[in-house]
Amino acid sequence: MKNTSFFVRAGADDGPEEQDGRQAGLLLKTRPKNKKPALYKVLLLNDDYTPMEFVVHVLERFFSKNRMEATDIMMHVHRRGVGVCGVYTHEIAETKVTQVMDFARANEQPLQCVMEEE
Ligand code: TYC
Repeated sequence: MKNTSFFVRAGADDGPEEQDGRQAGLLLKTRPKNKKPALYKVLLLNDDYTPMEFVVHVLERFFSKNRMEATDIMMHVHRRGVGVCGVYTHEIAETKVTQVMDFARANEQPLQCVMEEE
C-alpha cells in the first residue's frame, strides 16, 4: 500500500487557532508508513573458467551459505547459466555485488555477479 499524507479542512468552526498552536483551519492526518523497501536478487552468472570450488567459497564467504547450500547454488548456476545467491535491499545487494566482483578480480577469476530488482 502506498504511503499517503494529506491535509484536510479542520473541524466545524474553523477557528483562528487550535489549542496546540497549529495553524487554524488545517489539520494534518498521516497514516503509518508501512511501505516495504524494494528488494533485489543478487545473481551469479556461469562461465567456463572459474573453478567450482571458488564459487562455493564465494557463496559461503559472502552469502553465509553452508557447504551443501553453496554447492547446490553453484551447480544450479553451472547447469542453468544463472542463479540467485540471496535477496536484499538495494544498498546491501550493491555491497554484495561489489564484494564478489572485487574478490573475483583479486583472484583473477572471470566470475560475474549482478543484481536485479525482484
Ligand atoms: N562452469 C564453471 C566450471 O565448470 C563453474 C562455475 C559455476 C562458474 C558457477 C561460475 O557462477 C559460476 N568450472
